[in-house]
Amino acid sequence: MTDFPSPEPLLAALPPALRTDAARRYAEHGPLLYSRLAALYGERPDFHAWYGELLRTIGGLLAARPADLLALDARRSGDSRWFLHQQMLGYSAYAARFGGTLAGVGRRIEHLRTLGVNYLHLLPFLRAREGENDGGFAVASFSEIDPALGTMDDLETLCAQLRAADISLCADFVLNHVADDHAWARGAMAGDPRLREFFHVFPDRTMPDRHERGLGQVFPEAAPGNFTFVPALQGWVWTTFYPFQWDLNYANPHVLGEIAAALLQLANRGVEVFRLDSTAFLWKREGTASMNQPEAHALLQALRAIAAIAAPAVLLKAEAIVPTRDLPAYLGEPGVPECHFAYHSTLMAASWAALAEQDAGLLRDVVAGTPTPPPGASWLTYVRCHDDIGWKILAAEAGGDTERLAAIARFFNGAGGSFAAGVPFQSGAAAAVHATNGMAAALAGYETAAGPLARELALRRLLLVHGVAFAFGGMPVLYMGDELGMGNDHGYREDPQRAHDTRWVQRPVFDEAVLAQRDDPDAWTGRVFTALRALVEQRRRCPSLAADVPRTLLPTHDPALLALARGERFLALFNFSDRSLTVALPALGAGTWPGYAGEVELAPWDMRWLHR
Ligand code: OTU
Repeated sequence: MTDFPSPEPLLAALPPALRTDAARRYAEHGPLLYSRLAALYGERPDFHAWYGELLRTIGGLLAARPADLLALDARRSGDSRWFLHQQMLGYSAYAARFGGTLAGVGRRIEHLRTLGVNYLHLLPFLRAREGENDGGFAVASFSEIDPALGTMDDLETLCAQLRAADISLCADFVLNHVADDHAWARGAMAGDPRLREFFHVFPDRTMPDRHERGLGQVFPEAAPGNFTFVPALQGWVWTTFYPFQWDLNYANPHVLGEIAAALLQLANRGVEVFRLDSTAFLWKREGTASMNQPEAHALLQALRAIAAIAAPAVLLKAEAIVPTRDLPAYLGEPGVPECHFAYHSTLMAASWAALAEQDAGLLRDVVAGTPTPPPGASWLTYVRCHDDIGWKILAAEAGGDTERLAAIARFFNGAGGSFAAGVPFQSGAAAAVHATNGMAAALAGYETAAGPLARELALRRLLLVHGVAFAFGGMPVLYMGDELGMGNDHGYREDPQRAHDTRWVQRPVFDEAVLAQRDDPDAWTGRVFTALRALVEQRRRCPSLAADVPRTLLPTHDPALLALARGERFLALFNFSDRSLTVALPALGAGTWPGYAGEVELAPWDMRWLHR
């Protein structure tokens, strides 16, 4: 690479103490950064000028990084495995619903610590669009906090408070689209040609119609189609999600430059992890579904290199809700790092499917289809989140049997005497497969439970799906309220801005009255919390459950059984059925386990973790 540009623009603004480190990091990550950006944008006549400008921006942001965060950078560089330890436990919440404000979130630290959490993912807290805003996922400004939640100073304070309690803050970073009232969109509508280029705008339906042939639908009922006509643009703008969320045009390098700077600015406030929203959609290509394109990965690799140079403590987390075979690419490969974490969405969906089918077949296929991440990367495992469970991502494991997936969806929506009390999402037609919403407790059978025995079974099912997320290998993230067994919240139906979006059924307000029962052994809440807390503790004490210990799927004789080994010293058995199972360990090829004379008895919906 004879024309590999000099790091001078990066280093120019740096004090001598930072120059050496920055030069070393640029020597390590610069070649990949440059090669990815040259591949994406190298044909443009202004490429080299733009690249120099990008380095200058990154250097300026590194120069502005506060001393405590530089110290964090140094600490984390000395322990690149820190987020792979089995002590890592995440928690995800809306700031408004969890603590009222950012300052209120700080007052929940005791609860997080009691649970064993050291990673807090707050859903979007930046200033969002006026009116309907998709739960904050229509961002109007990357440099302002939602005024109802506080200020940038409050964010800094919260980050510092969390860091002092050994909790890393993860912020949602919505980089696929911005709100239609973001300054870039407003400028485009006002006729600024430079800002029009920030979006995919088409003068007529010719190109939108051609793209539509390959595209899917994320919100087929509330927001059908992927393009929205905007009179002020005299054209159609690409809107994968709601019409008020305009997809950014990453074929334009200035978009990437702005987004990278916005990310580093938040990192300089103390955000340690970025949940990169909707990463699968970043690059569009006619004739495809415009998901998982190689250029989307090149963009993520470039962002990773930028963070590694200017804020090395920062971790990136990919949110790509895609089939199992498309997930590993988001973690990169040896020598080509991409995101540190990726959501394991099919593991999540298949765990629930196993409860519905009383058959762990889909789940076993997902496990078998999941490769070990490259060094320094990890799965993010979870049971529920603020979004729906989309059943179609299991299509490959189900062999294209959509009726099978539709039956799972019906089950969770409560059909045929099912224990589940979920709510369909974007699938009014009875035959439609789309997705299900609901709090974990409601999906596991708590709401339909008529007596103590039924409640006991609901608790076991809740622990079973959490057990998979805890034992699989990766960092588990609990979803706010699930740790207390909170139920569905139907209040959104009264709010015209939210009534059409049933995901709000699982976005309740964190309830003080429920929290007060956390340690009550006779209350449902106390039982859920105590049992989950015990599972967290068991995991913390078991080094075999670190993210980078190899996983083996053991052959089982019963379709309802999942048997998962981690390394040589840990075995987990899960009974996804309402029958009792006797598991002969020799038949699994699992050898001998102290305390078990060759057999393990599993009660209905029970699991067992064996260590040696
Ligand atoms: C993400 O999700 C967010 O998690 C959603 O809350 C947002 O609505 C959406 O992006 C737009 O910002 O496909 O991979 O409920 O699974 O919208 C990205 C459907 C996504 C979500 C889907 C999603």
